[in-house]
Amino acid sequence: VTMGTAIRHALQRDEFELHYQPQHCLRSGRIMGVEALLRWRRGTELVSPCEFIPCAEELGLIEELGEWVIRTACRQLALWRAGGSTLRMAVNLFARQLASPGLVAAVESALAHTQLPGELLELEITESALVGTEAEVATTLEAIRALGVRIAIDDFGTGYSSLAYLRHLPVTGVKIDKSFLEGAPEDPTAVEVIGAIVAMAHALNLTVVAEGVETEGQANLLERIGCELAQGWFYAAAMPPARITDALMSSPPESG
Ligand code: G
Ligand code: G
Ligand code: MN
Ligand code: NA
Repeated sequence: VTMGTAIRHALQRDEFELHYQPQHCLRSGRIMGVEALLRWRRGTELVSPCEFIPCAEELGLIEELGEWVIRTACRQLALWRAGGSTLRMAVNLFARQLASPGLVAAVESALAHTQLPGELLELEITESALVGTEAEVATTLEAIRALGVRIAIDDFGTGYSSLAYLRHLPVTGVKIDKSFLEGAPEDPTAVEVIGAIVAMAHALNLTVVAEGVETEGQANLLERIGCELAQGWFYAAAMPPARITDALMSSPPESG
């Protein structure tokens, strides 16, 4: 079976699933949120989106898949919330979703069905999705923000958007791309660059999440320069929802 045929039926057959990677507060170590990461369970294989997104795009399935991700992530968050958790949820948007006329309604409907406050949801968009149709993108982002939903720039620093450009968009945070952590904290240049990005982001009132944190030294450095949240293999890889539930039950009591 070709990937095209298989992926066409994957949604009907319920073969997609979301795994979740924890986002930790650098100061307290507590899990504050999770990022939903899409997987395709194809037979015994667990396929990463890198492998099937181009194909899904070609088949015109991105909109449907993207809305499935939003709905599923919100449902899972509502379950955790019903269990007393104050966890937040970050969801990746496909570049094409930003141009989709149904996006805002899909987000609004997912929130309404799960009775989640929009403030608990964050949408991650890549810099490349922002380039071009600036006015339309800004209108869409404003409508998303009007729902209380936060907007973070994913893989920040790898694309063409500058912090100066982000100033004109209703963006609430950035996720520093993992490539900036390479060599840190040993390499003084890497340390300087990360410090400069965090300082500039904060000057623009943006929250900062560091991704790809793999060592304790990197976590300590990020805490020292005032980065708020971190995710990466030092803490945990993406995992099925039941394992997040376990982690929530064993984490220290929340202090608000
Ligand atoms: O976790 P991982 O290695 O599989 O992610 C591979 C890439 O796919 C990353 O760039 C990640 O941002 C992207 N990705 C993972 N899940 C989703 C999703 O639900 N929607 C979108 N648009 N991208 C995703
Ligand atoms: O593009 P986005 O940042 O949404 O995708 C996250 C990607 O980073 C996923 O592919 C995920 O598997 C991967 N990832 C998560 N933690 C780490 C890490 O600590 N190191 C590296 N190299 N990759 C990571
Ligand atoms: Mn992401
Ligand atoms: Na990223």
